[in-house]
Amino acid sequence: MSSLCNKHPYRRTPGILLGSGLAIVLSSMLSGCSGAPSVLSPASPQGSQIAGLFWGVFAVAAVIFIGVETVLIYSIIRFRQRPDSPQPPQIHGHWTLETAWTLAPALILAGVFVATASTMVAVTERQQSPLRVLVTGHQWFWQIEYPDLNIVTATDLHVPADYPVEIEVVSADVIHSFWAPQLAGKIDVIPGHSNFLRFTPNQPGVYRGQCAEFCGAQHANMGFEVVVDSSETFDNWVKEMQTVPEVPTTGPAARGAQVFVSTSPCFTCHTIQGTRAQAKIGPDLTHFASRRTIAALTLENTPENLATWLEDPQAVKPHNKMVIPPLRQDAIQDLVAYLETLK
Ligand code: HEC
Ligand SMILES: [Cu+2]
Repeated sequence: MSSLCNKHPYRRTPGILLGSGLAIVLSSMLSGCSGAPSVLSPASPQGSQIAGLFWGVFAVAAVIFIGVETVLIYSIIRFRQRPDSPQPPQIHGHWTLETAWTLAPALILAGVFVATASTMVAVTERQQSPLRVLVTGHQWFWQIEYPDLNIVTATDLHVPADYPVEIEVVSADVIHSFWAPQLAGKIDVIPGHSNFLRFTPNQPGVYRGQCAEFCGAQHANMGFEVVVDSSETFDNWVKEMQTVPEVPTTGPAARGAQVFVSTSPCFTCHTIQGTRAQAKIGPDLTHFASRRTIAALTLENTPENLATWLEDPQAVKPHNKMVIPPLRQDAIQDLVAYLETLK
């Protein structure tokens, strides 16, 4: 056995390649990308329409595939060449056949086109007095604003269940794409141009979203989450977000606040309402402690991870735009204490 393999190693290679290729494809099909959000588990009427379109087109394609393969395999066996088989009938220029196999696919594609176009119209339809959200794509995080509620935050897009949402997307730098697969279609995020996305989430929960247009080094870590709250939870969240946090006056948090607005460059890039920090290069930190993650889903938002981030943001998320001189350990501890108060 082994001598055979040694003599003819190449003999086994195609089989092994094919086998492992098939295993990879099959296992990924069966497991899905487990945990990843799927267009096929929608959580809004708009999402359901998109999933419905997918299944409709899939069904048509499946019927055609099975039909064509069946006829093909049947013909290969039934009409295979035998000794002294006669010349088969020639169909070149056969008017009926040519017309039929030109028309049939054209009609099927026309049907798919009508279904697609009407779904596109349906999912972008304007709704009555929606909750308006302005989302700005930045390399590499999402700024989230509620112009009618006077709220600015990042990464966590809170919305109430069963209420229409209208998202306007713009870019602060390059082209991004805003995509929360379970809630709505994908939309390009373009500098100097507004695009709109509309959906009505119908199940409370947290839905993963992602930048879907390559936008530079940290494109993969440009995530966001749509947090669909009950209307009561959402109202409470709005009240908290509209409250300007008090600047701490004693202890490490007070020292941290000082570091933030004077001895460190933090205030040249970030905003914290109620302080002199009013810059808009990085995410608004006014309510940073109430967010679920740090740096667009890169780290869970815990004091330990925040210290890790402040120690070296470039090690956590290489090439991101938070470039700062190294901080002293005590400054990091004070900043963590301060930022943790920003509920
Ligand atoms: C040169 C501009 C700049 C400076 C200076 C700066 N930051 Fe940042 N900061 C950013 C950017 C940009 C991000 C977003 C990084 C990303 O996710 O890609 C960020 C992210 C953060 C985050 C995570 C916010 C979130 O919602 O994910 C925290 C916390 C933070 N910075 C704190 C600080 C502190 C504290 C200082 C001062 C020591 C500081 N930053 C200085 C630009 C800056
Ligand atoms: Cu992007």
